[in-house]
Amino acid sequence: MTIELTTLINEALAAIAPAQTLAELEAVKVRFFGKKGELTQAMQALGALAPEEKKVQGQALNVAKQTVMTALNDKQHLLEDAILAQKLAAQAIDVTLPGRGQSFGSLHPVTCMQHDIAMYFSKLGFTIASGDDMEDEYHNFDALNIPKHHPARAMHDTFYFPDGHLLRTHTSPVQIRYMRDHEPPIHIIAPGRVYRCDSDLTHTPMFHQVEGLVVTEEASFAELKALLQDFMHQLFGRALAMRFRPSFFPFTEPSAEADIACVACDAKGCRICKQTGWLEVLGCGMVHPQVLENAGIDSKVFRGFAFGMGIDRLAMLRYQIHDLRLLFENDLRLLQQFDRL
Ligand code: 2NL
Repeated sequence: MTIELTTLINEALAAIAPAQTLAELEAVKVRFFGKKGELTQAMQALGALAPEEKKVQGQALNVAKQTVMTALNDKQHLLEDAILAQKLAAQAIDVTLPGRGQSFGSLHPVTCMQHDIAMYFSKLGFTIASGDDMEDEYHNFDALNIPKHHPARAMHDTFYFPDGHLLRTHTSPVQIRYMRDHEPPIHIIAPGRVYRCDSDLTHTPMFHQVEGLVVTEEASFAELKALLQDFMHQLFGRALAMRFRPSFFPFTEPSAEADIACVACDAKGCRICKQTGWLEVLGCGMVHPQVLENAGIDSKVFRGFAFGMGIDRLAMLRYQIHDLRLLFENDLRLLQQFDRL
């Protein structure tokens, strides 16, 4: 082997050894094996030699190429192994660490309330009735004795569809349909979503309501009062003072609104009860005879009482949630406190 060739090999090996990256190694490869690489040029130079010399030089050159190529490949594997090792070290997973654990779903506080309300009334023999969120004016208003000019019908309270349908503003239409389809005695509650075009700190356009309806020959206001009083005691887990104030609804006569002693301050007076000691929790009354007749029930024979309450506010009072928005944000930090079922 010629001295030049030996020098070339040594230079190549000297260039390969210190390469730190694949890019650096590639540069060395190009320097020797590229189009104008030193070994490529040596190969091209063979053409000008005499046949005998060409054979000797050619063999020597092949050995040189082989040596340098092997060194390049070995170095490349070394660098690749180092890169892989680095990657693995960076992504190291400690399999001995404890896992994150499973988190289970939980029920929304409003769902918990609906469940407890349904449970209470089921035990008393009530049926849980439901209906569509989309209703028509007849079942949402007319059948309930709500006059055409009543403020509750105004555009700003009710969501109307272009064809005259609407989103129910209470669950009363469920009870109207139930009365139309069933003979008394009737004992039902109708929980569900209701909608009113109203949105501020204490109102959401969609909220949850439960209404109750009893139609028998002897339904009385006394029975209504006793039922609601017992319901509130069960819901809050203790005897609560309760008062009924005369009120007005087009669909009941007489009508009342009911307050419970403030559960936040034990009726001492606080921000939540606006220093009155009382919290308004529901509306109720004896079903207006016209409403019974509208639903196909003989008001000479049967009487009814009915009540309606907002579930969201009751849930806030029961679980001491002081901001209505918390019920609608589905923040897991709130929801995970309600994993009791
Ligand atoms: C309130 C008041 C109330 C009713 C709802 C009712 C239903 C039929 C007939 C008669 Cl089908 N009445 N429902 C009666 C009185 C009050 O709700 O303040 N709700 C949040």
